[in-house]
Amino acid sequence: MDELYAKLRESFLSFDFDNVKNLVKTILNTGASPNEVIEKALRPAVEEAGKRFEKGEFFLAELVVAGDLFKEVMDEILIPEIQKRGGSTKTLGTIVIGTVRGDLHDIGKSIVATMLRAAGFNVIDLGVDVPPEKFVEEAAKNSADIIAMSALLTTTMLEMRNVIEALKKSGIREKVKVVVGGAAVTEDYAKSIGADGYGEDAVKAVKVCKELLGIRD
Ligand code: B1M
Repeated sequence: MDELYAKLRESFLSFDFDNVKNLVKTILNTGASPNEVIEKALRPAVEEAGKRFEKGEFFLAELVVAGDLFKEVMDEILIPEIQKRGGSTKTLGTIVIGTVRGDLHDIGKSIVATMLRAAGFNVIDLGVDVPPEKFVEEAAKNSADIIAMSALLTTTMLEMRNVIEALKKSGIREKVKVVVGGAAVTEDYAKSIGADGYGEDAVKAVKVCKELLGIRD
């Protein structure tokens, strides 16, 4: 199994789209969960691409391709598989999710959205580069239970505080819980801006959303 995961990471970093998709299918056929495939191979591979970018071994174009490859594997294979296996029909609550203003990173936020849907939440995904007003407007319009924000840049995570301030100004802060996450965000930062919850990864994000709404597994 470890060998298959190593091959998958290697193929990912050579951007061999066909081989990556075939290996993902092979690994799923052994009984591994989509989340294992993400955490043991795809996420480490994308992170390795980031390290190579930092060292000057990869250019921005390669990061874009890494993003595209990740998205294709999610859309074509893993999301349908998660839906097939999770198959929940109940609605645990409504969550408005998005990547904050100025930030175009999509992959982690989309994984969190998929996992939340699979857990049974009604998820409204606002996409990337979402301004504070949009979060507030959509939360009010949909009577959301939770606003979930993602940020990957140390510059854009500051926007999370602006969203919380905008919620206070609009008078709905007490009605909606705020959960934050993304590579730039830490638990301490989440506390410092007054967020209700922090998710280190997608699995923990689902757990914290359930806890905030008093839902037991
Ligand atoms: Co960008 N980028 N990037 N990038 N990029 C990082 C974040 C960086 C660390 C790379 C580096 O330099 N080492 C660096 C940030 C430095 C910093 O601020 N500290 C960086 C930079 C600098 C930039 C640009 C400024 C580069 C440039 O233009 N010079 C630029 C900014 C664009 C912008 O947003 N305005 C930029 C652009 C891009 C691409 C477009 C090329 C591409 C994104 C493609 C896409 O999303 N479609 C990209 C990529 C791919 C990365 C790295 C390599 C990978 C990010 C990723 O998708 N990880 C990244 C390096 C890294 O993170 N190691 C990097 C995989 C993903 C599954 O993990 O998103 O962390 P992640 O999500 C996890 C958890 O964090 C958590 O769950 C997910 C699954 O477990 N999580 C949540 C996420 N959101 C959550 C929300 C929650 C709870 C949990 O609650 C609501």
